[in-house]
Amino acid sequence: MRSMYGITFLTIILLSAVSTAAGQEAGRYPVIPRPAVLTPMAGNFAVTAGTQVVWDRRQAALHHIVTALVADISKRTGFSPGGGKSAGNTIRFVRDASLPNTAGYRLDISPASVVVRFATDTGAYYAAQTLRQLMPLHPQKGKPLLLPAVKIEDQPRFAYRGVLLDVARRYFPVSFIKKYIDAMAFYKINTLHLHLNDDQGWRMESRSYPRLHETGAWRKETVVGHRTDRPERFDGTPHGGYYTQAELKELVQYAGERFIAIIPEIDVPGHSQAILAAYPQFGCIDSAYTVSTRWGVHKDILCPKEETFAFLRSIMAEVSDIFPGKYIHIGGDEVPKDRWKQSAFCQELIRKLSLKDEHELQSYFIRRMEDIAHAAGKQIIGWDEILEGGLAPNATVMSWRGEKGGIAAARQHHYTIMTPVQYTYINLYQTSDRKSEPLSNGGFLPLNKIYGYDPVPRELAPADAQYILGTQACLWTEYVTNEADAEFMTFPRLCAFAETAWSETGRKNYPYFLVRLKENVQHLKDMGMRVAPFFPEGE
Ligand code: TNX
Repeated sequence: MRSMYGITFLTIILLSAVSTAAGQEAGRYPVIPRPAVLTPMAGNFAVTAGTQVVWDRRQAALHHIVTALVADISKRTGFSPGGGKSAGNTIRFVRDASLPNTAGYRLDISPASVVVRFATDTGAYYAAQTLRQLMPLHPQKGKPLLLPAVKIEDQPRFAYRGVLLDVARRYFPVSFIKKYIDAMAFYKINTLHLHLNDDQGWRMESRSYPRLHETGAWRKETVVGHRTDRPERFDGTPHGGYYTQAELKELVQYAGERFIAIIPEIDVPGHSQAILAAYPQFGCIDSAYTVSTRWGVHKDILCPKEETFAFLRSIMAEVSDIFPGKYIHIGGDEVPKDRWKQSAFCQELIRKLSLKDEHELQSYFIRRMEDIAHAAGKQIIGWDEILEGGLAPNATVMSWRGEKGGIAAARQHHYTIMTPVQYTYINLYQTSDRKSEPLSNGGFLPLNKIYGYDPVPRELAPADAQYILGTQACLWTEYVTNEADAEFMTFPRLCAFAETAWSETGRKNYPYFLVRLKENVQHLKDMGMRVAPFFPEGE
């Protein structure tokens, strides 16, 4: 272990480094995530009402991106660039198919002009976010807005940069999800994983099985305090809600305009008590199931009967109609086998299919889900428990119980997304002084730890490491009771996560990150976000 003296000494060295060139760079170019290549240049480009903004207006997505950027400039300065007619003082957006990465972009800001190059609309969008971060937040109204001269060549390290929002444990209104998406997009996150059902609630309107949202969306009350507190107390207040299909389609569109794909999760066969409360026939035992009012792992799970799969096929059709992306997450986590062990039907099925045990039965369940998904044109993602009893042929694995599952999946040449609890769960505490934070599940994930995470485990050979698609921060909401707390848990940690997901390891440096973060905290506050005041020093 390093001594206190050692830590202090290191901090002094690092902080003095901040006051040198790289530190000044961080102050002048407060971009998060840090771009792949950034070359500081002297001088500024002055944006005025006379600045000409040039782009191909016939390209609808590009038109949307540029007009949103111009609107942001107007909001900050009080004037709208675009009035210029001459060739001087221009911001030019140029499509350039020769760029090496489809999500990449180049930015050339000189005192004379700004040139933005990109191969796809995605790249153009990311360039616009970088420009928004380079602009002073609160310039003097009516005065030219100064963009610091710079050359940037940027592209993401990982194709998958996600955030999970658990709307099952807590219903959040569409307006909040949009606000959340706006902030995610600002940091070049490209996937929102919506956890749409759990033991405590079902959140998607279903046309074929309406009791899912009529009954399954509501719980009578919710346990108060930590789930281990005794005696148990309940709030006596019903909680719930669901998203109509029209609302979900609207969210998909809203996210898409910000280059974010929404991956829906329908968690089966475990975490399904709300489904069973609505349709008890899909369980293994005769029981008066209710939507759960407690947290933790529940024993009542779906039974692998043909009528259950017919139901899931129907749900898959509805989900596919709403979410056009290529993935559907089918859960697969935390599946206690008690009910399957008790069930004569399950035991007979195990014999009939010549399976070894209930783990192989779970594997059978997931393979059936994969077939259903494939028939609907979708690929499945599942939590790492789907490795137990054998992986479904094309499944992508989300590794949450540490990195072991992800490593095993990558070695089997299955795609994997790293979401280890220890490094990416933003429902954990962020300080060691828990009294200054809202109640949480437990654990400890300070800003510097999420920042320092590398989603590619060292022990993976390069041929296997290419199966790491990326990484995801997860906000589970058992203990997140309101929007402000959801924001407080998310920021500033999501800024650190965004850099982990986008920037090459060699570009990461925690002290410089903290310098860039300062300006970004202001951005977040301007968006109306509650930002936690926890910025630990460290590496
Ligand atoms: C485990 S992560 C779960 C969730 C909980 C989370 C925090 C995962 C696949 N399952 O159901 O919300 O821990 O308690």
